[in-house]
Amino acid sequence: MFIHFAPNTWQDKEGDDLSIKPKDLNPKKLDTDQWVAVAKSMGAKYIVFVAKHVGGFCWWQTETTDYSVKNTPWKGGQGDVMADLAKSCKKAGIALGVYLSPRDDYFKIVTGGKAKTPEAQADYEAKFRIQLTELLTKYGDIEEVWFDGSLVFGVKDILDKHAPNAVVFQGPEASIRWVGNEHGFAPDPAWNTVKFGAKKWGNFTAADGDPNGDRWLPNECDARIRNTWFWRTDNLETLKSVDDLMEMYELSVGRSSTLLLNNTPDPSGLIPEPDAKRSAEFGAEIKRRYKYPVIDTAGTGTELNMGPSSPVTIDAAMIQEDIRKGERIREYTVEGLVDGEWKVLSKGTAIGYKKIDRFPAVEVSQIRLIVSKSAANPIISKFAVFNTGAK
Ligand code: FUL
Repeated sequence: MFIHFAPNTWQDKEGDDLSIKPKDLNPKKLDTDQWVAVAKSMGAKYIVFVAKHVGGFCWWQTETTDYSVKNTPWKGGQGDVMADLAKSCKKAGIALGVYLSPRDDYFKIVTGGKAKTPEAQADYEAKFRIQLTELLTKYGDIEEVWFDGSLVFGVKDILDKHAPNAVVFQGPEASIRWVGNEHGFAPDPAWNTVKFGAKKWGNFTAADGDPNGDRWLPNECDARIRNTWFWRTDNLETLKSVDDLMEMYELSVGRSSTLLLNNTPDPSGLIPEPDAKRSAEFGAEIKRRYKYPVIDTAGTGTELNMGPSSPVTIDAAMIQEDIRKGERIREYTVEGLVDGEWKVLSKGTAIGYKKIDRFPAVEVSQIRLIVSKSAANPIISKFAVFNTGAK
């Protein structure tokens, strides 16, 4: 789950126009346990918190800027949202990531972290390095770092030292990829590898996927639960339906990518009730559809067979490769034995961590996966079929 929260939450805007002073920001009810409970309820495994968005306001106690939580009346200026959130995540067993914007309007720094003069550049780089170090050293393990819009200077030494296992979004140290849209879907195929040499600043998208690539760079699909990243007074009716969210899930997670779905606290500091409720409904529907397979198996080789004791109705298949050994499958079909005849239920190319295929409900007495092309012997950690009953 993504969490966007910034002074523009008070401005009905997607970006901070710097019109509100920190002394006027007081999210009195802010409760990171509530945020984490929302994440849990939708089945999220990690949270990426926007600790600093493009406007430059910092939600943690930083020595680098006055445009930060220490100058708000919230908790008498002693509050630290990162500290609260780290505590809540730890309690709940959820991983924590941070979004630290390279662009910083307060310091007149544009996308990528670029300043107007060499002096201003040196000054900002020094500040940014302190900000990153603070975030990576004061709040326990940080497992993902977002450099939105890419980062045009190096911070490898800091990442290596303080967060060697964190996945990195954009910048020269990128280890994951922006999928290329903000609608929560990956294309099919969405290959996990790219030819890395081509893009120095790590700004790859799913379009760069190449099954013969040399760098594992999985896609992350960031998307919004309403039609904006930040809370607004005027868009409750854009809250996505469970069906919309399930479509996102099937087209992102079901295409070997991760879904990073945004929730956004309102000026009181809480994720609004309708959004929290919808998130929980979404989590419940994922479980209802995909927790209990009709039948499943696992194995290696180019054909996997499953025979239920009596015919079953199914409308979805899930295939997972053991990606520790790479993404080996290049082409496959899922087939069902219907009235004594094998019928193709779905076919495709890339699988990777998890592929979900939907097809019209059909009664089958046997199911098989046929891998017709692969780069090496397929290792399938799961092949399962479901009867979701959903459209
Ligand atoms: C974009 C930004 O412009 C949005 O405000 C948001 O943070 C989104 C995740 O990325 O680049």
